[in-house]
Amino acid sequence: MDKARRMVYTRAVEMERKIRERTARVGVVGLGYVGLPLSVEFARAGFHVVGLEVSRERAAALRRGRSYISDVPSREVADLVQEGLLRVDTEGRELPRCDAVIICVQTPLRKSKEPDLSTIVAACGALAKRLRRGQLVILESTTYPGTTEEIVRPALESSGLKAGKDFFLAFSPERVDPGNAKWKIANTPKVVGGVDAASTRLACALYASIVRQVVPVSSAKAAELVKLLENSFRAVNIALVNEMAQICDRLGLDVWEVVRAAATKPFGFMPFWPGPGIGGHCIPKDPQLLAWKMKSLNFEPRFIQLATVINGGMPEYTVSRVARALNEDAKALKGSRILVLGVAYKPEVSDFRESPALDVMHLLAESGAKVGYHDAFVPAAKAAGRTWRSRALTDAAVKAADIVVILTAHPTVDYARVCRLARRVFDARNAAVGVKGRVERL
Ligand code: SAJ
Repeated sequence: MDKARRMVYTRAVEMERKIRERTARVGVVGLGYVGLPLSVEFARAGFHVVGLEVSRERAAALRRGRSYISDVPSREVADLVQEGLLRVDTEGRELPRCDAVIICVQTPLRKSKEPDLSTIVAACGALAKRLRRGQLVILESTTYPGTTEEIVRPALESSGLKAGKDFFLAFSPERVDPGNAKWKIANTPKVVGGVDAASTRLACALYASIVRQVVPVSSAKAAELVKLLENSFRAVNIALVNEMAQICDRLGLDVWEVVRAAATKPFGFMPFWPGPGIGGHCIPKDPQLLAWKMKSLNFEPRFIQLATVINGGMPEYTVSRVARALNEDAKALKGSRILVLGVAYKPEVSDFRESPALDVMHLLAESGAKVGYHDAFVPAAKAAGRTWRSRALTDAAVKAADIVVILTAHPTVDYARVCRLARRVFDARNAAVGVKGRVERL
């Protein structure tokens, strides 16, 4: 074995020993809904963790033992900070002391639907200044296939160190599902792909210390694409049922009954449900990351494009159905009082980013309707330059509306009561399931 390979081997053995003995210091860049739970998981396993969080407010909160991520109890943060297992840095001074550094920063889309990797590039720039031989760097941020090799690797190698020789580099997609009581970091299989075999092996060893099942794949690019397939699969199947909802409308059928009955098939089928569109920070975005990359390679990803058109058209379709429902009472959208129930992007979350409910409300307001909403999880929502505030769901508020429009089915609402009091209801989420009366469904 030549000298260089011997050095890599020695560094890998050293890293595996530190991981095994829990003496490896783990750095996590970005303490959001992915990075903070990951940091807590490693600290809970006995590693010394340094979280790098650019927000001084968030860093101060964590140092005081206060969590801002609902899935991470403040008590746990306080205990780990107290024990010295979790430290929070805002400058990155401690990065050189870390044996492994995991980057968990956001990768939003620009208005042009192009990926905005500026946060990843900034994190890699800061890390390159402090990179040292033997470190393991892992990117978890959801991104297009090729990012680790084409963006992260050169940025880190600007340090003069070489990936696969002086440091190890891998990609591992995050599978954090905020609010999911069943699937947590420890019991959700973790896909890992390195720029070479040693990087894959070390990243697998690190995650195996906190995750029950690690799934190695042949490259970082494969691991990047696994994540995008997972969420493109969802976007395409949601689009299929959204189109099925429009088919059922024309056939005079109940799409909810049809999907529910199809879901009795014990193999080869999994149910998705129609709605006023798709929201959140994963499903609308992730397929676009893949589409952008493929277009740069002169390939048109037609399924993703069609799903984007169908899902993107659901707010307008929903508004057309609300207009039709009002028409039953000889009312126009213009001037009608509309009470929307649920603006969060999915039930039992307070996040209204990209929520289709806001698109529907904006379109209704544009048509001249007087729009208000109730969502106990979202006290105020900003969209299209306007701020709406949640109204109390009083009897009077329901009775005063010409139509109540259910856009997100929070289980905390008594839909039977709403349907009893309301003049008319349009239910885009089958929330008022089984309720008879003046209820129209998507
Ligand atoms: N939606 C539908 N019909 C469906 C499912 C979802 O209209 O059948 C809508 C939702 O209302 C929401 C949007 O799509 O507006 C996204 O919903 P989601 O259930 O996919 O929830 P997300 O955005 O929180 O997706 C996350 C993803 N998790 C990760 O990327 C780690 C996704 O892979 C998970 O499958 C999903 O959570 C989940 O199952 O909760």
